[in-house]
Amino acid sequence: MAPSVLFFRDARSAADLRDTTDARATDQPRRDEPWRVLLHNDDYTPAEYVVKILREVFRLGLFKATTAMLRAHIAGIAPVGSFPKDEAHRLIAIAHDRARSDGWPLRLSAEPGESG
Ligand code: TYC
Repeated sequence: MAPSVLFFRDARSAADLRDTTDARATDQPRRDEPWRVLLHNDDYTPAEYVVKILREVFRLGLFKATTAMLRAHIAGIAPVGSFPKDEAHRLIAIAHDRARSDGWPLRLSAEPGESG
């Protein structure tokens, strides 16, 4: 009995060692970790336009889009939602392209983390 217990303990130690030497388990964020998209206020973009972008690009419902727009308008910044990193940046680029071509300075950014 004793040797198999020792073997089991050794196997667990090996797995633990592998975890701590895996770069993703230490300082590298995982590819599928959520990124929080943030909406920034400005003095020029019309409120209705912000809501339209949040609905059409980020697929927010009317209530969530309006709440995020008002929160950014009042507090300066508001979370829009969490997405995989690449998707967050893809959606922000679409929103920025649309806003620039319509002549508005609307700005969004992303950072690692869950929203809400
Ligand atoms: N502050 C803008 C205005 O008064 C509206 C606005 C809200 C703009 C939120 C950007 O992220 C924003 N027209």
